[in-house]
Amino acid sequence: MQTEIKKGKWKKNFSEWLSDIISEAEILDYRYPLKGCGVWQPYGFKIRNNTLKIIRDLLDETGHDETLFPLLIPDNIFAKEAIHVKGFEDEVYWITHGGRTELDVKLALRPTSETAMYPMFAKWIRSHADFPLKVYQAVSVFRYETKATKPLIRVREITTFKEAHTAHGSWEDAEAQVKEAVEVYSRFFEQLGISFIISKRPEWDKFPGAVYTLAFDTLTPDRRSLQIGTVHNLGQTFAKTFEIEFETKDGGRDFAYQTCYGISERTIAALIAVHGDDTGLRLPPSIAPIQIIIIPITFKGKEAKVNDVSKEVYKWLKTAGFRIKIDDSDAKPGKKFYNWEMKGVPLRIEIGPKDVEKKQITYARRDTSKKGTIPISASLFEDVKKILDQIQENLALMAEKNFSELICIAKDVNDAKKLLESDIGMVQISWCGEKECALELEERVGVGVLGTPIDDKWKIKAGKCPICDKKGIETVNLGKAY
Ligand code: 5CA
Ligand code: ZN
Repeated sequence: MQTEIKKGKWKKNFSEWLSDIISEAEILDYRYPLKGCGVWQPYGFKIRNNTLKIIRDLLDETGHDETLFPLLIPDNIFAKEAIHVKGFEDEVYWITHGGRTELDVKLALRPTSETAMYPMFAKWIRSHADFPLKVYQAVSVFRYETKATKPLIRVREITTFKEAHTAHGSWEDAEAQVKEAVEVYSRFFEQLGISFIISKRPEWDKFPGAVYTLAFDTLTPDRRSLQIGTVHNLGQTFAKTFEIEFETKDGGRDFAYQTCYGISERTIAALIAVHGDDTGLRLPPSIAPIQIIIIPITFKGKEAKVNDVSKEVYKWLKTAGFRIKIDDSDAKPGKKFYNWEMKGVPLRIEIGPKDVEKKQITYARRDTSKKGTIPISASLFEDVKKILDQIQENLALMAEKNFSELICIAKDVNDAKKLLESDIGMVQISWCGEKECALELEERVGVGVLGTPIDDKWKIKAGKCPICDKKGIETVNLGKAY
């Protein structure tokens, strides 16, 4: 049973559009009888796995090793890092019983894995020669979110939590690791065609236990900012708590310097959001479960030839490594077109009697709706590859354009308010650096401070702090966050 995506909703009613498309395209069935939990359906699961493959490859290439730590963390271990546990105390699920027996030590379902991993790091790290230690895992974590839950964006079982954790012999090495992590995530989002700004989160909004937090924010069509990844420099906070101590080169002792960084299925929400349109999904070829759909256009008496050529084209392109499918079901072509467009397949190939005659295929691009023909020849593979590359690039360009149009420099509080009430999603203002001014700015503009952008490209010319009138020393970004 399928309901049609209502026209015009992508931008005007994004939240509803997202729920509709997730269900209609069979990505996630969110009707599971537990709030904040959904079921990955086959099509969605393939998108998820293709996305995970990109990040796994990037991490593997940069010397990270994949591992798997236990889901359960004993209370006495979890509670060791006071700042960290304070930050998560309202969000942890607890296991108190084994069958009918009350447990002596209750067990936390990991909300993130610092406290599961670092006691083991303490056993593994002995000397400076053990550095760097760089591991990651892709697992479920659980957070009892009290804000409204939303499929993929804010869930209680985060099923696709890719967390990386590293340990180093000096602050400088940890800083270099933060740079590498930023680089890895930047390349990851680039391959998904998702635009972002990297901000240093304000002191009062950093990860519990971190020295500082960098966050990647994108913008959804309803002009809200979405935190799609974070990189934390943890300094020696956890190392001191969990006694990750090592022998230095000159025979002294020191505690390890650590970083961690994570992304989740929110990345997939962003992917769906920034590339979508009123017809449905538009998936970048890099992660599309089906990159090419072949639709034979048969007429009575001419089925055999059309089907033969379709199968042949399918075989060639499949052997060449494309993710491809033939839809030879009994449905009418128009219905098939609609269905695969809604599901975001980047390229449609139509083969009808005329195409057979002319030894060609007709194609339609999902990103632009443009149609064309390609001769069936030895260069078919290159021709198709070129079009898919163009689609990949064009989707990213269109998303980048939408993104940059949503960001604007504001002169003062009133200007910021006016911009955010019109069609802007993120405003940039000069700021003196004082917490009081930032908090008052939030209060008066009515949206949150996202932080200070780290790339020069996003730093604005210094002006005056709109609150205290003192010289602005930093750029601060504000926006309504998901
Ligand atoms: N240990 C660190 C780094 S792995 C950590 O837990 N960081 S975090 O809390 O910022 O989470 C990492 C990312 O997970 C966030 O940037 C956000 O994109 C995503 N995330 C956080 N909570 C949720 C949630 N409830 N649902 C979906 N994604 C979430
Ligand atoms: Zn100020």
